[in-house]
Parts: sequence; structure tokens; C-alpha cells
Amino acid sequence: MTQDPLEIYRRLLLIRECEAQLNDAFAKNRFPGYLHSYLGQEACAVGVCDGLTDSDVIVSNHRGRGHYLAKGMAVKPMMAEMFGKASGVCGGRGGEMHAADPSIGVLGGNGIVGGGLPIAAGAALSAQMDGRGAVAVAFFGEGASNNGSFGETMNVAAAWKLPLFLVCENNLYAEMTPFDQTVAQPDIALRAAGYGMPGEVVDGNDVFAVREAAARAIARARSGEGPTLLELKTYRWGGHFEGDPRKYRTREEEDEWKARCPVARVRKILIDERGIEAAQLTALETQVASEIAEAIVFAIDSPLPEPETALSKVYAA
Ligand SMILES: Cc1ncc(C[n+]2csc(CCOP(=O)(O)OP(=O)(O)O)c2C)c(N)n1
Repeated sequence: MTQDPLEIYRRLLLIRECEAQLNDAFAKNRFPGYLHSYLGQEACAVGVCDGLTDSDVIVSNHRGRGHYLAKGMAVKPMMAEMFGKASGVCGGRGGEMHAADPSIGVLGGNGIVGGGLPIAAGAALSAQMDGRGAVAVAFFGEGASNNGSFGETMNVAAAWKLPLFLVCENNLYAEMTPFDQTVAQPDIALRAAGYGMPGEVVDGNDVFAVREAAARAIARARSGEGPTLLELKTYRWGGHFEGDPRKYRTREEEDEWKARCPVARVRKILIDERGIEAAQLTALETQVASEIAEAIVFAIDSPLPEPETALSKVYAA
């Protein structure tokens, strides 16, 4: 866990710049396929992953870049994967929703909503069986919490005291459906009690609050006490995907949430409470923006996978 708030800021910026520059590339028709933006949710990924090591694993969803970067995926291969290129972390086979790098504990994203939950439970069972003290984390949205896989995973994880950490990023919309039209009870975290595990609601735009709550859940899992459900209240600034006209919500609501920006919040703390010069932060921002810009150029300039390799890395039982 880093004690350096500047490093936390750098990680938030990395995700922010990645998302902002990819949105820009998409708007200029330079990005292939769908783009599910993580803008606005940066503090969730950074706060949770700060307590993890390479031996711990995460399973992500369709909105995964923030999780990948926070877990330490190298920026250029991650970006090339987004563009489906041979230099990507999965050789271009995973694409925007399915990047993975088991060497740093990223078991993959998932286009099936709720599909990552049982995979994470399996990884937690594996960690429990070989006694490595490792933890598995499942990132998912509030939409996924209405899938059967959520209840089934919670049940088995609690019954077997699996070292599982369930992180629900409640960004208020599942595609175009507002949370309050599908759920009568406003706190998903309350469901934890019904399965016999602790549940906690935390401000998902406050990276330090997320980090503290995550540290408790990770410690609990490591010490064999079993799973925890954390619900992070947050908001995705963009639509479900880039190009979504967002008719299901108002621009005023978006502005209200943008005023609670998780990145600007840390910048203010660094200046007001830590006495860091604004110029130092601006230099860091420029450096991170260049790193992302270079990665996008690398991705665009990289070749597509050779057609002859289409059947390699295909497994059949
Ligand atoms: C099993 C399944 N059902 C439906 C879909 C279509 N779908 C894709 S994303 C999404 C909404 C997911 O909402 P949430 O889990 O809250 O994540 P968010 O997009 O808000 O981050 C849906 C319904 C899908 N991909 N998989």
C-alpha cells in the first residue's frame, strides 16, 4: 500500500487521461468498436487495488481499463489491446472488454454482466486451497448485482469463508436503466447480511475512504475470515458507451456529479493540506498525459494480428 498521496494522484490521473484521450480518439473515428468509459469512477479502482499485491487477483467487467491500470498493467500493451493489436497484452484477442494479464493477477474483463463473480469465487477457492494468503476481488456494477450469479457467489463465498472481496461500483445506471427503477432498497451493501458477511457503503469518489474500507475487507479475507461486500457510490460521467445520447438522465445531474470529481478532490487535498505546489502537480499531469498519448500512438501504429494466427491460443476440451 502506498503511503504517498502523490502516487495515488498519479494513478488517478493515469486512468483519467486514458479515458479522456480514448474518448477523444473515439470521437475522431480513430478507435475501433465499442468504448465503455470509466471516467468518474477512478477512485474505486485506485482505492481498492492499492491494498493488493501481484499475488492477489482481480476479475473485472466490461468497464475494465481503470481496474487494469490500477492493478499495474503496463500502459502500452494495455492500450494496444484496446485497439485489437498484436502488441496488445492478449495479442489483440481480448479487445476492449476482455484484457487479461495473469502475471500481475488480472484474470480478465467480462462482457457477460455478472459473469466475473463466479470466476472470482473460483480464484478465491484456489487461493484458499493452496494457502497462499492471496485474495480475489470481483469488480462489478449495480446492474450485475441483480443477476443470479451475484447471490450464488455471495452464498458460496460466505459458506466456505472464501478470501473474496466483492466490489460493487454503483454508478446509478445499468446501460440506460436508472437504479431506482430496478431496486427497491437503495443500499446493495445491505444484502450482505442476508448471506452472513459484512457489507459497507462508501463514497466511491473519495479514494482515501475507498482505500480504508478496502484494506479492512482485504485483511479480513487474508486472515481466513471470509468475504466482504463493499458498495461504492459513484457515477459514470459518460453514457453506457461512447456515442450513447444519454436521454435517460439530465445534463444537470451529470454536472452535479462532475462537481464531485474524484481526481480534482485529491488535487485540492494535495495543495490545501499537504502544501504541494500547483506547479508540481501540473508537471505531473503533463507527464501522465504524454505517457497516455504515446501509448495511443503505439497502439495505432502497431500491426493487427496476422490472420494465420487466428486459431492459435484457441483451446478445446
Ligand atoms: C448477462 C448479460 N445481460 C445483459 C447484458 C447487456 N448489458 C451490457 S452492460 C449492461 C448493464 C450493466 O450495468 P452495471 O452492471 O451496473 O455496469 P455499468 O455498465 O453501469 O458499469 C447490460 C444489461 C450483458 N452484457 N450480459
